[in-house]
Amino acid sequence: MPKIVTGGDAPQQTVVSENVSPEENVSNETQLSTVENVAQQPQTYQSAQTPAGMFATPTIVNNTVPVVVFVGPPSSGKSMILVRLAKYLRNQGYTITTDPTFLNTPAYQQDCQEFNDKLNTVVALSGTVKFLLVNVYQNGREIAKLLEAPGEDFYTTDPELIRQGKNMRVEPYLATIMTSTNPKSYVTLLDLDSDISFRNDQYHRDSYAQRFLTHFYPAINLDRDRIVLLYNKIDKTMFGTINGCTDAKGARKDAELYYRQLFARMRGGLFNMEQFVFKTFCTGMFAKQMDNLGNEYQTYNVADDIYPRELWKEIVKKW
Ligand SMILES: Nc1nc2c(ncn2[C@@H]2O[C@H](COP(=O)(O)OP(=O)(O)OP(=O)(O)O)[C@@H](O)[C@H]2O)c(=O)[nH]1
Ligand SMILES: [Mg+2]
Repeated sequence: MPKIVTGGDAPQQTVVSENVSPEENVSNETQLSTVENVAQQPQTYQSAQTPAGMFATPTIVNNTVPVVVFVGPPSSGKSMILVRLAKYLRNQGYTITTDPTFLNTPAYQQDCQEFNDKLNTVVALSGTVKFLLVNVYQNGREIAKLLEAPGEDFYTTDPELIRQGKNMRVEPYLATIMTSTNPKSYVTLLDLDSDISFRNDQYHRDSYAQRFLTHFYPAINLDRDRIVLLYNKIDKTMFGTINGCTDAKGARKDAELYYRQLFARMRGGLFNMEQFVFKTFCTGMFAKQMDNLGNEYQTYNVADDIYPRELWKEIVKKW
């Protein structure tokens, strides 16, 4: 497996427990130079544990439960897919809770609060939500965790962040999660119709695909994990509406046209069907609203269950 995934350029602040041994109490910078280093040093992250049993860096405590990782640049739709999936699963009888141990910051608590407040409504999550770890329980047993991370940790178009090398590294917390023993499904968004609109921006489209292939893909355990290439916001195209995808073949052809290198890597006969799949998705139709203080927010008409139903089927296929 290539050793190209780096994670140490911008180590996150670590709260060091007083109980850790000197061997454990080493800086993130030296420990996290590659994804493989991270995999060999999971105990280092225990040192980020605070006395309250919570973490100051994003940390998944449970090493066995399957994790759904939503991969996509800012505005590609990760949060809203997570919310849509959670709504669907709850209606199917699953229990949905936010995971309080993931990150011990006021901002994370606020993100969780926002998720919980909006789950029962048709008000979209605001763009301020950065991190979410949502636990899914079936008959009292935890069956999955859904992870949302800031889009810029997957790809940024911000010139200043690019200059700082943001697209050339993987954040240490992500590297740790990717190399953990949890089975994972990567829902990788093909960004075509976000605000950034990769449909109209070949440079960023290609470099997002390239970044995925060089920085993330090598850390994915294809024997165990699965990649769902997801063409989101399909309602913005001629291939689907909020009621369903009307032309799956056309959508795939369109996606292949825009993401040749990604599909070239993922193709490869029947064998690969276990590892990769292409799907379309739509959360809903969005409309801008204004509250009485003049703040803008969005509501959405929830799209058909067929989208989360089919996505969930693919996510759990290998579990
Ligand atoms: N038409 C349409 N718009 C969508 C859909 N899903 C999301 N959007 C729009 O895209 C915006 C961004 O979606 P988010 O889910 O917040 O995007 P994100 O990937 O979580 O973005 P970051 O958290 O910044 O990384 C939403 O506020 C909606 O306006 C969809 O299915 N159809
Ligand atoms: Mg988001």
